[in-house]
Amino acid sequence: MMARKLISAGLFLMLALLITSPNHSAGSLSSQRPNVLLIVADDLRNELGCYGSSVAKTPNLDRLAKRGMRFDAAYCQYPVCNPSRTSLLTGLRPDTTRITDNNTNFRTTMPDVVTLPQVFRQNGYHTTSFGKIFHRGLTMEDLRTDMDDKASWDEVRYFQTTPLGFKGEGRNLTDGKLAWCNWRAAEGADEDQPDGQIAREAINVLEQRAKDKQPFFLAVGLHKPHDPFIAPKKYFDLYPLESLKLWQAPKEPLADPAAALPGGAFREAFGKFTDRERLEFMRAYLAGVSFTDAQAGKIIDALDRLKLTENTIIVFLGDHGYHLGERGWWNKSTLFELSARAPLLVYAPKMKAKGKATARLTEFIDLYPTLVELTGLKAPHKLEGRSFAPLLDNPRLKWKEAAYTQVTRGRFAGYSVRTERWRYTEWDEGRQGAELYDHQTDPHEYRNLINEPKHKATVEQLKALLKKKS
Ligand SMILES: [Ca+2]
Repeated sequence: MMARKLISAGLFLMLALLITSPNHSAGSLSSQRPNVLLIVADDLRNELGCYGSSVAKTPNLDRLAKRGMRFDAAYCQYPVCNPSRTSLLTGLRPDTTRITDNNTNFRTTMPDVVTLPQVFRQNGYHTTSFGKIFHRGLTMEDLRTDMDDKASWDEVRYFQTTPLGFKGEGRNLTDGKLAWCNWRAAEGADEDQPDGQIAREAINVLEQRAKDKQPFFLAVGLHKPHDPFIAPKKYFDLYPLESLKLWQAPKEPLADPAAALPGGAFREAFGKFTDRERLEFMRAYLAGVSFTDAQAGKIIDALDRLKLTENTIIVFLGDHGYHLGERGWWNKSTLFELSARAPLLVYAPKMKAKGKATARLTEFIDLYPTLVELTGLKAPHKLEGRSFAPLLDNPRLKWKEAAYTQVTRGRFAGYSVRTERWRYTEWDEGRQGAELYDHQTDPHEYRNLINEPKHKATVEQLKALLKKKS
């Protein structure tokens, strides 16, 4: 009797040690929890083979879509780097984070918020950030301004282009008026560019984790296809200029509200593009897309080689969309579908609907609750998204009614609500214009129906839905 008591007391003590010791909780108890590989591309619109692009060459991401789920209606909350990333990494809408520009660190508005990687770190995961996860540029000035978040990561690293990687044919497409508008078909290898180094180092991290068995949250922030449009020459060679097609304006002239497109120096410079310059812009962006695809492919291949795929969730996304000349715009920051929508591919080892796509509406703020649910962790604060984990088993479930995207235009804001059929947008609460598009008949959002009497009731419904956002 005594011996049995002693044994059970001993067992109890061992169990208690297992639960309380941070090393053990990381190594043993959590070893059942899946790892997370989060790959974020910068300014990547849905220009991937798996999303029906007729031009982009993206075999690796197409393969990921076949293994996991392709989200066809995934929307960012703010089509600019820092606000979008802050929103998705805190699980909060931009009106809550109060981050709507590229210069403000979210710790100034939310000093105590627990970020997505941070919740994993607090639960014994090794968290790593390579490249651009939280917003950060690549100039020396950007690097001096510490925009990253030490509380979120065990390890943060940035990478620089080598001198060879700066060489090669290229030019500024605006005679220098827009300093960012440069392309270069670079000499050297992938590793002469930051993204190639990021892939190499990410693979090193995976090799370490395969050895030490510590659960990991590895965040890989690839810088392309964001400007400057620099990628190794071989990716430019995939896209001969004569194989590319420029956007053609519809026959009916577009009557966009003035606020719908940002103006200023950008629009002036884009207006001066020759067709040759437009084609060069497009080729340089696509080179960045294929370069991104190749780096993501290397990392996912390493995951397979190290047999980590069976216990690792893979998420690939672009932080927001992009216009490639549509409506004369060559950038982001609009509330049109091209800028608000972005790629989202998710693979989870235990998902039932592998290789399927879902047309259900998802928002990037849904990522935080999803990853927390899939790993059995607990969200430390009230999140504003909804876990899409159930869609990974059944992509046809009845789902979200609406997805919201917003942007600031000078002194006022624009808000857009997307349902499965409609997009409705208000600028300055309607004072600077409003838009209604029917995606059933007008996927390019060319016909603004806002003033058509027969849609009055729809507009009222969507107005109400827009108000429900927060
Ligand atoms: Ca971006």
